[in-house]
Amino acid sequence: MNRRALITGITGQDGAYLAKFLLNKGYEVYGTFRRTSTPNLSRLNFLEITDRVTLIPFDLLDQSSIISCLDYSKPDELYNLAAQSFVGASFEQPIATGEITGLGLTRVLDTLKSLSPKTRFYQASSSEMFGGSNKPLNEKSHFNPRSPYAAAKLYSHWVTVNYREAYDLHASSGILFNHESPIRGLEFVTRKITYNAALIKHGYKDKIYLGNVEAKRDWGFAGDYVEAMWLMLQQDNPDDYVIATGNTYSVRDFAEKAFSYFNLNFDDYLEIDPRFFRPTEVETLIGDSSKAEEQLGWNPTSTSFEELVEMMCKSDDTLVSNGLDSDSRPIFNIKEIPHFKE
Ligand code: NAP
Ligand code: G4F
Repeated sequence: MNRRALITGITGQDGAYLAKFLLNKGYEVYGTFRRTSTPNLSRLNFLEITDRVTLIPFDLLDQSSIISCLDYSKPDELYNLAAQSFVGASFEQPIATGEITGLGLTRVLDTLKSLSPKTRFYQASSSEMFGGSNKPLNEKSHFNPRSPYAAAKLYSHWVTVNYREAYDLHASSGILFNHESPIRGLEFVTRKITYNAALIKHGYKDKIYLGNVEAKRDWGFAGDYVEAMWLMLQQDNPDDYVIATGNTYSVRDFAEKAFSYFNLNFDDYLEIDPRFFRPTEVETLIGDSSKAEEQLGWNPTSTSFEELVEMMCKSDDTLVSNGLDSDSRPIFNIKEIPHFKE
């Protein structure tokens, strides 16, 4: 019989890539979506898998919906990817972020413990929990969360560790550094850059407004990182793993490469906008994923930084040159970058 996987947050970037990865492995894939006025299926559509997954309504704020999801899908593996995942928004909505990204995990895990303790569990933890360093960070590095998002993720990370130790659950935590793709949300800086560069190239805009362009991140490709999530749940014992490329680049580095893809000079279009600076910033992140390499056999450098930038630029160039916005709708419908400050 096929193995069954339940992915919370299947409509997000990682959820969509993980769903495709698991379908290719022969899994029966169930995924959760939030009831909204318009369901967000654009990423599943982009990867052409919408009809191959079973969608279940769910909200991390609603315990009863978690019970229904588990009851309906009876998963062998549960990947908890759903979250309020945008650091910037967590300063504006700290309480909602705590409820969703922090307590939401406890709702899921506590329900799993009662209803399906043999289900293997993955928690989407984050390099934001470290708060930054110029040296490569690993599983033993000190945590120093610098946003409500990071604090919520650290809480949910420790609850995952605690439930593993207290109740013997097969619960693993992937501490993933930034990973991007052509279906990255538009408010995250990489996609904001590639999409805006395409809009500028095709005459829809003449400026890009950014905050701290000197911040550095360890950027990988989301399609490579979902394999690591799956590998964690294939181990005999649950554990925590850092997933990163081991290279770090500034926002400026990323933008210069992206704009040069479109034969544009980044500095001619850049406007520094103080509204995009954060009250507390994580200046530099770089990860050391040796443990995942040794124990999981995961390869950190499948997609290079240059390949990642090019892949994202190419995709946004195609969208915009066909007159389509990021949800593949006519460009006159274009949603401004979904951030109230712009
Ligand atoms: P994403 O694109 O923002 O997707 C988040 C998902 O969570 C979406 O499906 C969203 O649904 C869902 N969601 C939000 N609030 C919810 C709620 N109250 N109830 C149920 N579902 C809800 O994030 P991502 O980049 O794929 O990241 C996946 C996970 O990994 C997140 O937990 C993120 O914090 C974590 N993470 C990401 C990175 C990264 O670099 N991408 C690095 C480390 C950790 P809608 O589609 O309806 O909004
Ligand atoms: O793209 P970002 O918003 O991602 P951030 O804050 O690093 O968080 C992402 O990665 C985390 C893993 O480390 C995940 F846990 C989290 O869910 C999310 O996926 O910002 C990257 C950097 C920051 O230093 C930010 O200050 O870019 C800087 N930046 C400069 N100008 C900007 C902008 N960020 C955004 N979003 N928009 C700007 O205009």
